[in-house]
Amino acid sequence: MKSFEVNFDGLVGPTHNYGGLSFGNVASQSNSQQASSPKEAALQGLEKMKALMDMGFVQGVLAPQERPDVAALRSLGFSGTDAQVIERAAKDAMPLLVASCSASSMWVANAATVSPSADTADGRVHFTAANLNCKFHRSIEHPTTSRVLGAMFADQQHFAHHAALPAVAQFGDEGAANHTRFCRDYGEAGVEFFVYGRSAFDSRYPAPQKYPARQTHEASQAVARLHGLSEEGVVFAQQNPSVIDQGVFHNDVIAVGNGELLFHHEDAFLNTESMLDELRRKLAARGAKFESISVPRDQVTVDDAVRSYMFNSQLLSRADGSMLLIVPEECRANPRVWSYLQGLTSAGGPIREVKVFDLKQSMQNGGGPACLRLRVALNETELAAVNPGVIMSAPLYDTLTGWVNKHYRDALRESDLADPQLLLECRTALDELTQILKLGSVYPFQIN
Ligand code: SUG
Repeated sequence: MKSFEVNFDGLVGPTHNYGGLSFGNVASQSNSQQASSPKEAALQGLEKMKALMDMGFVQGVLAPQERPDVAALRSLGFSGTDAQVIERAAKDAMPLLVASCSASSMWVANAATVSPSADTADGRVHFTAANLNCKFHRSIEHPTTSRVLGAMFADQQHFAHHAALPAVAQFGDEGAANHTRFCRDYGEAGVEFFVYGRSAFDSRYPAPQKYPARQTHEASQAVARLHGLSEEGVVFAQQNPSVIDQGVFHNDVIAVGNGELLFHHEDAFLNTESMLDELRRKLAARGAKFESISVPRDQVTVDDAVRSYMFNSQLLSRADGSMLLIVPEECRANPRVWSYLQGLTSAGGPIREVKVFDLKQSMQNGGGPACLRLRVALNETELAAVNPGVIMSAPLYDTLTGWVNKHYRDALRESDLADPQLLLECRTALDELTQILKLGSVYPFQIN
């Protein structure tokens, strides 16, 4: 049976803005308070989805969330009508209103960790929604994420869903941004690679000094247990704390893997050699080869990687067995990164082509091509069981661009977030979207 890696891209929501909400994420902090363009952001994302579909990849779409999150503001003590809640938050606690307006659910690499059926004990595809509890604005995503994933992957014969881990920092879980899967073929048992930033219960592990390590070892282990992964099918590795302190807040800012290849920066991990040996050994036991491309710091610095997002790329397998790297425009602007990538594709290795996309609106908040997609490896039967409404097609692309042009603002500034009209615009747009994507009722305003 044929198997595929399907990329489900997050559709950027109507409140996309630069809130400066993510301490440790250099782009989020440095672009704080700039005017954003929700319309441009959503169209840039849709263009990437369309381009991948046109190249022959199966592409899906993941719906944005209801924002402002009035329920989150109510839980913090703001009361009255929805408009009054927003007005009071704007007056007394603007940072909380900004957080409750974030369109951060667009970065669906953080929506969940996904294990394909070939790896799991019960032969189903497993999803664990990420608790994202390092940042308030992201910690409010998982209940809706779970409902949206449930509506996309509803068939319980093929899909198993786990609620987010306990909402404490000790189980900080950022989903697929710290998870990669290696395999010979998407339908065969592979090795799942979990990367964490610190241990919550064992003080012998080093930890970053300046910025938070969002993912804990204990959270990664819990997800592997929930998914029924075997000892031979997992490798855990620690991120180098010093790269976290340089702005690598998720491992996907410094490494990307696919198939039998790991493409990473020399400084990405601790104990790199033993970790690579373990990957090689466990993949060999599954009949797979393993190759790593380590990018040396004297050619590309960690700072280059953080600014260009060269590793926050999509590494895709093409029909002829070669690989394609989808990178953001910022890579072309950095001479060291661009020259490295030129050399890489002409060296005769597995990565043969680099394609560049303009994702500036998302990039300015620290979200590159890899952040914008959730990878789900599926066989033909499982793909047929996915809600067909969320699979990208030429007509769906046209409908969604029309929907964005109709509902989204061209520009948004912090002061606009206090406008109760924005909530109504958002709800009207999302109500229509659930019909377009055939999701049923998934948003709080549709349920309560
Ligand atoms: O969690 N930015 C996101 C970016 C997530 C990127 N995802 C991956 N690397 N997979 C974050 O830091 C910024 C929002 C703001 O400042 O308005 C933000 O949430």
